[in-house]
Amino acid sequence: MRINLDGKWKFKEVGQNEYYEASVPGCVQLDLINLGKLPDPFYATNEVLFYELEEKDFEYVKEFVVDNVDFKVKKLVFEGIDTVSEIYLNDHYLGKTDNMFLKYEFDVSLALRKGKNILKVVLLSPIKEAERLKNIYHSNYNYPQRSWIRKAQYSYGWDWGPRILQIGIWKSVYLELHNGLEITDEFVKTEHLSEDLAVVKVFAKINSFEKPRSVEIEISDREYVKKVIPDVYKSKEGYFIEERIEIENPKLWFPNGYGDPNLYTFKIVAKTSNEEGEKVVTTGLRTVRIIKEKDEHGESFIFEINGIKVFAKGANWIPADSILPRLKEDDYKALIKMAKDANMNMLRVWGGGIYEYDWFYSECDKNGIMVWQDFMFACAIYPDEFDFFVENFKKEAEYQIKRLRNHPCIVLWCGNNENNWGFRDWWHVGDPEFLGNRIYKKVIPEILAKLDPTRPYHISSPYGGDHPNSEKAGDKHTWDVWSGWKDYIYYKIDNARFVSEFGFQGAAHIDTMKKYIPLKDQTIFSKTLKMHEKQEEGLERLIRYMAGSIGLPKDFDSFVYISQFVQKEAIKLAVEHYRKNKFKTAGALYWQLNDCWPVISWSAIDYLKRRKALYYESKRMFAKFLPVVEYESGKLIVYVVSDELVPKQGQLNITIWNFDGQKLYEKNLAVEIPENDVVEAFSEEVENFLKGRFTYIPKQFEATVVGKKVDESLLESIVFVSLFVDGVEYENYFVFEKPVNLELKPCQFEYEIKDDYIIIKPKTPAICLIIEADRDVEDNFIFARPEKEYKIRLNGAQVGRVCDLVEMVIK
Ligand code: BMA
Repeated sequence: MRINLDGKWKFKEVGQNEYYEASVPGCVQLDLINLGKLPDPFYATNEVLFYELEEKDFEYVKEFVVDNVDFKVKKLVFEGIDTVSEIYLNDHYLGKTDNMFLKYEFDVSLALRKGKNILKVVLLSPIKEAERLKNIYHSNYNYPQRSWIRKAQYSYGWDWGPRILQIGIWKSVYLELHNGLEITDEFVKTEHLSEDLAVVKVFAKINSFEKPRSVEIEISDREYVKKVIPDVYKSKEGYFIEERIEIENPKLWFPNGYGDPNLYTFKIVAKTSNEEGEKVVTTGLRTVRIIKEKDEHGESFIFEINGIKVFAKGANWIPADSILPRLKEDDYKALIKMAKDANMNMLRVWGGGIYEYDWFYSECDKNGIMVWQDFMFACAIYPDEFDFFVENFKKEAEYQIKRLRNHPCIVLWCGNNENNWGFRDWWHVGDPEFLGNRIYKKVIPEILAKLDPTRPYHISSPYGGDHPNSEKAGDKHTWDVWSGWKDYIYYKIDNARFVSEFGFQGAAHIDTMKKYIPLKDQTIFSKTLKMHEKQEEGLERLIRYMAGSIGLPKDFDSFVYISQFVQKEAIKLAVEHYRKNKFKTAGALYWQLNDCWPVISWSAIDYLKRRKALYYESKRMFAKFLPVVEYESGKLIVYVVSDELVPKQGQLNITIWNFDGQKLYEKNLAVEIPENDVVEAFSEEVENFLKGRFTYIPKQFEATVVGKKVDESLLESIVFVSLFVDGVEYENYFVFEKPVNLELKPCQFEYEIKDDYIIIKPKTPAICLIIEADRDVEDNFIFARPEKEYKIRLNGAQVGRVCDLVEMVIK
């Protein structure tokens, strides 16, 4: 029997007398907001009002009644406490918690009473706890405060996140009362997989005082049912099953774009003379390995799923709120669906956040989104020279691996975010024995060998080769663009084998910006705006890159739009480069998919799930087929990238226009598209087909094309390509220089609204038309070619205006 203790609790600050109403799951911050004692921390500069909670302690109390306590097993379970707490039931001290990523179970046989019970959780300041630990465990190293506490690291403030040190009972609390039958440690492990046969092993522990009378496993998917009676055996630790099961003609789990992500359910039911227990595992059958083979560039890093080489397309995932208990299943449903709709097949759960809620992994399972799962360490040295820290982490790893290992979506475990890179380049400690390395290099591999040998483990992100951030092997974080101030054209010389991070900032959706920044502060350098841009020199970089791309904005609205345009242009250029280099580069995960509050950041989707220009672009640049236009030493070249597993016939239409809308060139050709590869579909000396039509503009700057000097002549025109495969059009556009160096003219167009569509008819070309509407329309920030009508679904939105980005730039 389970007695749920969620819902209404009461709380007070330790040292104060008055109690207030609280909600569990929840946290102090959320309760104070709900009571009206603190305002919305995301509005204006309210964040600072939350800092004063950091050194305070709080007491949470729940009174509840239990009618029957006549059970052999009586457990109090906390699915998650953030983070440091002491727990009392009816004044019996049950224990202390110090890890947000652990589930805590307390035996309450002695403390639980029939009738009224009082449960008290005293939440202690994580800041004071870190100080306490620092004073007990003397070290030669100066660990940052956050390293001492097993708590989501981003909550201490990040370069896209506010500092909100959430404390609270952030997940469910319940009592488990029964007479001793419980199935745990369930694991469905694929041992062999081929087209006609899957062999899986089903493991589980049956916690029981007596030998179970019967155990049954029922395997099913939509069309398949099979029942198996496994043997039960006894060891020192109790009863177990370990059953080999064959599934004929299995339906495999495939990543998005490669087939259905089919799932099977394994229902394990055990019975004793008077108890019945059940556990349901939903999982998928697939194989995964990383192909690491020496080649002329170093060593490959290619995900192979079910024997297929998969180019990973996607983004990095951060917690979707700075106040976690606000997140609900629908938030995950919406965000993962958005990732899928943007043609992504992989998300990386970054190590500075949390091991996500179950909803996240279930949605990724269902949508074919592969997950790169970091362990929760990021950008710091950690005190693993001390056993207490390692022992705490071991419990966390064992719990999380067991919790997550049945999810087919997870294709990789990874030790941490950027710490091994940091050892080398930031803290200059070489390749140390401790500082985290004991965990990444010894502890995790040992635990994985025992609990989950089914997927690869990667020591850190980035890692591989002679240098942790090498472009010869392993994965790479490419940050010389943006963080290193380099022009985004430099993405083109990145030879990473797998780019697990690269990113570029843009403002949140215009409505989100205006909702959280008061009208008077809607200026580019207001204090409030700076508060919503967390990176050091973040605003400076935004301005620098606008200047280097299209030019400076006329006003606040233009600032928002132009920043998003530049963001998507930069990431587009990078992704086109990486995909064109398939499988020398075998994956591109941009930084970052989502936000945890309203902010100017690297995200494609903002906190309110509004789409930024990069989101719309993602759909296009991650599509199964991608035509890429390049201008290389006087030649115009069109490449076609294909993620399709069979060869295809395509039709390519190439047109070139001047900015007055005059068509300068048109070519139609057939393309043989090879499977899972890239082909050069078109290549021609520009001078051959555009003779006499060049407009020369003076060169005002040094070479920007990396490594080569730019052609003296720049073409004042725009190239559009349309690739048709199986009746679907895949579009792209190209200009020969950065827009800021071109004589762009505002697009002349008309539009009409019919039913739930807007139809835009351009007379002259556009690099970016923006549809301003009260909710997100199906496509936006579009480039537009004359002669074509752009029919875009409005999703019920009311259109305000349609405008050309070119008009937002100061001349
Ligand atoms: C990477 C990440 C994050 C950070 C991001 C943007 O290095 O791992 O720590 O937020 O860059 O700077």
